[in-house]
Amino acid sequence: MFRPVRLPALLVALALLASLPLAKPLSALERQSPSTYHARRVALGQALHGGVAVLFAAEEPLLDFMPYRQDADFYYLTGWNEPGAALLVVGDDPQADPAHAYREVLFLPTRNLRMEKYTGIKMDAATPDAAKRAGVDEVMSMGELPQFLNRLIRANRRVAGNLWAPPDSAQATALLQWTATTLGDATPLKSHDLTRLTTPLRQVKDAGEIAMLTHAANASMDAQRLMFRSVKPGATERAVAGEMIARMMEDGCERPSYAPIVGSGINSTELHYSENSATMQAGDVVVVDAACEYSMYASDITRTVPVSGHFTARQQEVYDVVLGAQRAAAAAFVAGKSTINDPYHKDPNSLDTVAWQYIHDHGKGPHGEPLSDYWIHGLGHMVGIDVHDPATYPAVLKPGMVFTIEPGVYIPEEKLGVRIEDTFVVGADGKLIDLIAALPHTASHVEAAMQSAR
Ligand SMILES: [Mn+2]
Repeated sequence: MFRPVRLPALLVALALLASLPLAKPLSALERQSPSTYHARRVALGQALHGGVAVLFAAEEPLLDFMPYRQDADFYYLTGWNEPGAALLVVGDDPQADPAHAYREVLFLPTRNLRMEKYTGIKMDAATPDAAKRAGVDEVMSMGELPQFLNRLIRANRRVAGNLWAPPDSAQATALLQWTATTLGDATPLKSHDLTRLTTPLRQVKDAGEIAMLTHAANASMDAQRLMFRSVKPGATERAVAGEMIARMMEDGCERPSYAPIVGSGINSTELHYSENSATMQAGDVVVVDAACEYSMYASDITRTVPVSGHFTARQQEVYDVVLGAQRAAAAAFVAGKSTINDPYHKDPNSLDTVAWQYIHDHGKGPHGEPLSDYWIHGLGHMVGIDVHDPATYPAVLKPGMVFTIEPGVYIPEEKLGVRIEDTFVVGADGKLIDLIAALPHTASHVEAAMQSAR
């Protein structure tokens, strides 16, 4: 199923990782080559048109039971997995003098040897070969950031109107206030929304990213296969979720890519049910929307299975309609033309419309109405560093894009929810590749997978 190009890409990434001259790994994550992250920053620099982008690493969680996860844009641009850092990118400005050329600086916090007893050894700007180790052109101390930005603006006042930062970033707001004060400006500096520039870059994945997304997909399928064996009358939703998480971690994944949803009976009709507090009852179905992330790259899978191992006639009727809708959407896919996430079905190229029409034309609700009355969400979303990766919807699907197709029907009157979700990649040739192809799809394959374990 998978193109052989993926394995070499993964091996190249591993070889580059192994060649990094690090005394201590920056993180347990598989990183891409330093040149890959550098190329992303250069692409951002070109989109800045002489402006300056500044973004900050995610802050450390306040509660001990929440593990650290880097800010998605920051990770995409740096592969840096530590808190306390900032990245500044100066875009090329053809109208300015040659001195105002592309520049990138990673600002690092100063080492705190006492805190390192708790956190492990860190790197700072004074560490020998710090820039080379971090894979960036320049490294400076975090305390230098405000003055650095101040000097850029003094050298080229147009920069003040061309600053880019993440929206709602308290750190960016504080930095811009401080800089305005030191410049003697009465009005605080304003920034444009940096995600407008990073979203188009992140939407198209490279071979190394697709290798990690494939690893996440394979590990998530392993967890779903375990679920087929664990679901039975009397099993608790929470224990099944816990077994799946353990399986994901055995496969090298660092965490689930979202809180696992294991919803049986009436809970199957609640879209983001994650309380997982019920005990499974014979005769009910269970919706299991659970997947993991590998080295910061997510997967997203949903399967719907009968608690007793066999669907009732009515459950299978609805199941077959939902599966038919997923297949109809995948069959209608045309790279460069099809879109997703158009919940109002106004776009004729939308795969949502194809799936909605299929559900509308097949099967009935409990009161004789079209079954499409019971589908209440969009067909899919992009997947990447975020499980709901940023995109401008409805998004035209092109090679390198990774997205879900996940139709669902939810009938509370019948305690019956069915969702089937696979994560897909648009290949370089424009063909659709189902990363979840190896996991059972049809009702009979689902039942067989459950029986084989009993
Ligand atoms: Mn999803």
